Amino acid sequence: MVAISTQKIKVDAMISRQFLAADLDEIKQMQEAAKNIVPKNEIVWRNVALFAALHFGAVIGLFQLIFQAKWMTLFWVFILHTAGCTGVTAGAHRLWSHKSYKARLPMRIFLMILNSIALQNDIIEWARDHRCHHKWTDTNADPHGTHRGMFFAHMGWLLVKKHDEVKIQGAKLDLSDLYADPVLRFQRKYYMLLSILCCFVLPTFIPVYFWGESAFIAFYTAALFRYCFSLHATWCINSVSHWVGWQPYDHQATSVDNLWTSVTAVGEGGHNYHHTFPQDYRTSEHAEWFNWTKVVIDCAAALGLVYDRKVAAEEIIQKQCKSQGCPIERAKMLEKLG
Ligand code: ST9
Ligand code: ZN
Ligand code: ZN
Repeated sequence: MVAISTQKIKVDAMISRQFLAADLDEIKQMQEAAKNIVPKNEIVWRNVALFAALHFGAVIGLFQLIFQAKWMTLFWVFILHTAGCTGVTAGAHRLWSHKSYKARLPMRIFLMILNSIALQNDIIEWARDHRCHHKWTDTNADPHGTHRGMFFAHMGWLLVKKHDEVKIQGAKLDLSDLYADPVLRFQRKYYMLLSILCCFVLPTFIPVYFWGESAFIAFYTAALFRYCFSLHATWCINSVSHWVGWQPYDHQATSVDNLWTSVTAVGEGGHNYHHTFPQDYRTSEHAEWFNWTKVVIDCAAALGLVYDRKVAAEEIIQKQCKSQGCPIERAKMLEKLG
């Protein structure tokens, strides 16, 4: 019988650069160098055309969702957004990029399938880019550094070739844990098939088969509009969550805690906290009401599917706020969001 472990592990030395073992001075130098030379954008026109088509389809889908779709289809769009995003937040992000908790095989398979609904590149590629983002934030080795502007951080980075530094520095990352997971190797091998099935085919087929929605409406709402909306919700963590909000834990970072992105990105809006304590499975101190992903992980832990959830020790959070953030700002923020 599998023993159920609902215990959380208190980790006390968890600042992001310690976790990723980069040199702080080196990062500062790289950030300064990145500001001085503006990198040239090598536009990838195929992506520009694909994203333009997606947005055009999404506008049609939004119109149908408001005026023509059945109520069940509206509900279906919400379920798909939440499911796909949970595959990104609980899976690609908190489990595989940060190893902030451990999951048993059935949970990993479940998260991989949810993740394929989101079609945000396979998990190995997603986690590789995300580890680059944490380790070399706002340098040319950050795939979506804010030093190149908010549009670049939001979605522009997917429209141009990556900077050489991303590839050079990224090649130094240890990804052996990702390649060791057969679930991730399977997803990578069959990614095209899996993502087309989970992101477009099944979201369209289910409303047609089960509640008689028209195939046209189902495709434009549940596939195109929902996919586009979920992408923007995710991209907002790279743009809005590096722009407007609270900075109780680290004033020098560009990352912020933001209520709205917590809601749209199913619990990922505590980005100032997350960049400071990236191994904390909660990714913020916000209330559970704003942190759907934490609720999912906690429920899975209660079922024995998840274990070893890591949390930052309170004394370490306080020390961090005093030295690089602001305890008063933390208290004020938690009064509103905690
Ligand atoms: C999408 C992803 O939308 C969104 C991710 C957002 C992340 C958000 C994080 C926020 C915080 C977390 C919160 C989660 C919130 C979730 C909320 C949910 C509501 N290291 O890429 P290539 C090398 S995807 C090391 O082609 P180009 C490597 O050898 C949307 N090496 O570069 C690679 O080969 P391989 C759908 C690296 O030619 C080779 O370079 N997907 C690294 O410059 C070539 O790589 C798309 O639209 C690295 N980091 O092209 C696809 N990177 O891979 C978009 C590369 O075989 N992407 N190498 O090992 C592309 O078309 C291209 O990547 C490109 C660059 C045009 C952008
Ligand atoms: Zn992260
Ligand atoms: Zn960030």
